[in-house]
Amino acid sequence: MTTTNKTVPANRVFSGMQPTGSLHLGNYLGAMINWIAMQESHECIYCIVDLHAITLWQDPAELRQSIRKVTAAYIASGLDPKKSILFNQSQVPAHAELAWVFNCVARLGWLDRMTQFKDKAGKDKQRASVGLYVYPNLMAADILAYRATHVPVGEDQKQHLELTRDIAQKFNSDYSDGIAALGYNDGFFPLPEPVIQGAGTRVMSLRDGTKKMSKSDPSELSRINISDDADTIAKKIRKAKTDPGDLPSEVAGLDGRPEAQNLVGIFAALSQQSHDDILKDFGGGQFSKLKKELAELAVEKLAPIATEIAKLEADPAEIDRVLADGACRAREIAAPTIDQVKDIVGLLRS
Ligand code: AQP
Repeated sequence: MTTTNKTVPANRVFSGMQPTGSLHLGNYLGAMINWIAMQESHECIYCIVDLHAITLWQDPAELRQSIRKVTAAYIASGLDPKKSILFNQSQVPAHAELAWVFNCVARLGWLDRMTQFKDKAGKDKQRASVGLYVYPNLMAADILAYRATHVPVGEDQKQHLELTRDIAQKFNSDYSDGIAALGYNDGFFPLPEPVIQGAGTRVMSLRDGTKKMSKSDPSELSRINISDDADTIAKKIRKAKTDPGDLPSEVAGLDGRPEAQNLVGIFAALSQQSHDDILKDFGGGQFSKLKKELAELAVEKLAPIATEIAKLEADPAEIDRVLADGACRAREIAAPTIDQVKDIVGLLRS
């Protein structure tokens, strides 16, 4: 065993999305645009988290199709498989292995506080899968298997990121002697930083401005999918719920008006302007004018992505090749982490 101080990577990004349906504007504005930008400055690892998807029932044939669809959406949105590692979670065993170790590190009390479990389990939590309950431990394993330092996500994932940091900290402290013996004087796992930035960190449903836009919302009108065609995008924005007033001229006037807040926020995020700028143009006017221009803007930004997704989906073998290559590169990083975790914990490895 060496005694020189080993360090963790300083600039490594990990994030993922569930293949539970088509990616939507919330996924795009909340996470994807930051993922794309970070490719220029960081070592980036982007995953399709299929093991997370099965915490709720998924039709197997649809799940397989969704994994390829989300991969196509990643590439069409601007993730470059040569610059970043793009892969599918279940093809890298380290995620499930490390998640088990973290099931033994995380405390029940920590998981009891997770609001996403309460939202997704609904009223009868006895009928929820155990996987749904320990989902945040798997998410911690996803990130820490690569000892990632930065995690670009939407606002809804903040609590899970805090749990990831708690798990990393407890592991580093519980096993500090073994970690130091391996030569890591500053802990084995980094405490990863959430990257929650931009105007679209919390995009809400177009049918109810108090609920987040979500793939699993039964109403198709609640979300704009990034693969929607121009007519569908325009129709969904036209039908978006509003309130009876005109748009306010100042940001403070959006308080207590969740639908107005949401549409102005989406406009701001897509046009990379501030809420103030949008209200300078549309304040005092009716929603119809804002909606018309928002539809044009959304089509301008999303239509090229939809066209590219369709092209990529026509060649599923190429998508599978990208995923296989990504999984191979991901395994090379994650496997040594797992080997060292086994040494630290006292498990024998082959
Ligand atoms: N409405 C949103 N606004 C901003 N960011 C969002 N994200 C999701 N919804 C919004 C961000 O997208 C990334 C991937 O999310 P996910 O696919 O892992 O799962 P999710 O957060 O549970 O998204 P959905 O759409 O609500 O999926 P379902 O319905 O399957 O649960 C994350 O970074 C998330 O923050």
